[in-house]
Amino acid sequence: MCFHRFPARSLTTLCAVLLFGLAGRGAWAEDAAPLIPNTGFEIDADGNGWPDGWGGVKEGGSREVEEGNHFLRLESPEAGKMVMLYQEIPIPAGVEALEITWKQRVTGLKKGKNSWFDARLIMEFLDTERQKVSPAPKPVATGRDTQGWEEKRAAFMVPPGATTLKFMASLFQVETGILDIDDLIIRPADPVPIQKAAAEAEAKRAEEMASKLASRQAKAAQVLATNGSLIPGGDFEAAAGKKNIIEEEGNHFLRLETKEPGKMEMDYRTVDIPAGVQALELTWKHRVTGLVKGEKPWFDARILMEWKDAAGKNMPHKPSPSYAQRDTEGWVEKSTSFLVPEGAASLVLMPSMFQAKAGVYDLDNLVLKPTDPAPILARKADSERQAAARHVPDEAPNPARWPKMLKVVGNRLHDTDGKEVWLQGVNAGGLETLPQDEQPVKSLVVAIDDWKANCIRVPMKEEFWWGKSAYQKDGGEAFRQKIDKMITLAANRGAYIVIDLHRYRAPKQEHADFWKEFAAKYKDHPAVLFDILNEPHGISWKVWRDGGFVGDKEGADESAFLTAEEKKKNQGFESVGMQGLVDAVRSTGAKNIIIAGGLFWCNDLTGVVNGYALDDKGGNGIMYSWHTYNWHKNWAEKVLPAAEKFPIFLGEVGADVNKMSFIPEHEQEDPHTWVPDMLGFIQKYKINWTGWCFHPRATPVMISDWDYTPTPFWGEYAKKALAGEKFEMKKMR
Ligand SMILES: [Ca+2]
Ligand SMILES: [Ca+2]
Ligand SMILES: [Ca+2]
Repeated sequence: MCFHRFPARSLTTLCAVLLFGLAGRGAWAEDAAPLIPNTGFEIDADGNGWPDGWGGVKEGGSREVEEGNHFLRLESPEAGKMVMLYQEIPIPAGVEALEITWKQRVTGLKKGKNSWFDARLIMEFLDTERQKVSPAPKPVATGRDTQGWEEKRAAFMVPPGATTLKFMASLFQVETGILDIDDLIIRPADPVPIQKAAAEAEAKRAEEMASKLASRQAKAAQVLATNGSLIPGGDFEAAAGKKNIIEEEGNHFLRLETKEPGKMEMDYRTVDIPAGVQALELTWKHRVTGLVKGEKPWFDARILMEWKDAAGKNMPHKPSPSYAQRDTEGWVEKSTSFLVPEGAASLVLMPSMFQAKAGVYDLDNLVLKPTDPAPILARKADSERQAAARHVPDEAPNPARWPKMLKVVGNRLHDTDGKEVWLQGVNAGGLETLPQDEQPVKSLVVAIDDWKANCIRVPMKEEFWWGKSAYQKDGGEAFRQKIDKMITLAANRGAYIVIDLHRYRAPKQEHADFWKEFAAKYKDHPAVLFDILNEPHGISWKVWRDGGFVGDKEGADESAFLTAEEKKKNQGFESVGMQGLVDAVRSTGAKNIIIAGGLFWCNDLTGVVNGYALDDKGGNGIMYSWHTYNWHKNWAEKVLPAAEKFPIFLGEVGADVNKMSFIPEHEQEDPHTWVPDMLGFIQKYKINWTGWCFHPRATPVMISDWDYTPTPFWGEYAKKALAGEKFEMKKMR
């Protein structure tokens, strides 16, 4: 054997490993060399008064001698002071367990303020990065004086990855006391008996727990049989006079009222579940009054629930909370049902006014009982099927199949081969509302593959891009990846993709910041077009183009004591103008086509032919965007003059049989007359277009479900038009 490459100090360690490696089972501790020699504290060769090889004690430590025997003493110098022998001990590779034996004598011990402020040995493990490794051994605590010297022993497993034992013998903030230690031996141990003892203790614990659980389950079954509910007194009639119990006309109920904005008001009840219950139904009635939600979207009135296992530990999955975000008209009946997970022993019910700003949440007649799991399982299977159907595998970018870069030539788009391109498609809606929505990815693929769209508009917001919504916790990473995936999926299919910054009114600085970042990333990606602001409105054409102050409120300024600057801040914002957004894009060198929406929620393009056209600053050109629905009139006047000079992008268009609430009903034309004429108009003037909306809940709806069934009044017509069918405009609007 040659250990000559190792310094002398490691030699002991390596020998120790070797020794216990050769030793037979059961003889480990006696045979293995101590990891720190000088176990009896007898050696002080350097004469510094401290046993050689042992770590120090900051204050209160000494090496004492009695009848020729040396030992270590920890003595509390003042009440509440920590006295600790601190020693780091490298654990030789391959050591699975450690044993510590020592003698101790405790004298004059008075515990400190907490029950664990006593004499104790504390051990922790560290890995090579000096991070804690679990589990740490239980501390060995002594709370009272010993009868002279007593022998002690502790043995424990070394968790995988642990390379250092932190050994701390301490008087842990005691009032008074002396801890004497001698013959302290720390060495490798046989893991087998330690594991066996742990397994036995665990089996015993499990047996006790099982028996306790069985009796709780039997009791719960009894409660159910007696009350028809697992919640006895869920009608609160027996709770008169108790906290949060209100009486109205002889009926008692639970009231949770926000007394201070943002403060949590919660009731808490743990309910045991009988054995064999697979699903539960909770029914109740509630009344919500004066609710004002708090800072986060989920700060409302809700019943939170949690599962606990037999040991009383929270389980990872919880039933979805049932929540109310607005006032009810008096009392309303509610119910929710959910599966009971394997191992759940009890359900914690927590009706709460969850950090709302204001409001009163009244609850009554809470009933919890077993229910048939089949319909819940069917719902779950259905949502899993939908999730699977929604899933689109990632694709590597395949530039050979990408469409050619576009540029504006007159009022048309040409690609780099000089071929005219007419963009036709749909809006894959969803990401303007829910950053976590995965469905738009599928929508994009279906629209291109099955509906033959060659252009998809994707509405989104800069705050999601940067991960600023309450639902995002990754700084926007997943959202940006999703947009990137959609761009690749569209491009790989030879289609174009319009990224629509789904904002309104007038461009702000953050919109310019977004475009600068986005344009730098997708600079000259041939498939990507930039729709720089969804629907400008409520400003002049001058402000639309050049920017300037945009007031939030109308009326006289009453704040006479504010500076002009403060007044401005209070009442509006400084717009960078559409030109500011164009400049932001072009400052990156990106030449991608820019789409700029007109005024009046994008319905009016007259300004761009009356002196307010944008300066493209050397890009591949600007398209102007028009949005029109079945209540808009004067198609020709609003768009045709612009369409003679510039390519037009009809980014939103559609009609629904369900009337919009914000437009008088009689102004909303029947889709069956309006849609064919609009498609005829689009085709006659070769207007680029994306229908609104390829989403069954964003009206006007082109599809009625997530199987992408076209709606008969809009989707069916659009699908035909995308497939090349000709429509004749019978009448201009
Ligand atoms: Ca000794
Ligand atoms: Ca010494
Ligand atoms: Ca009641």
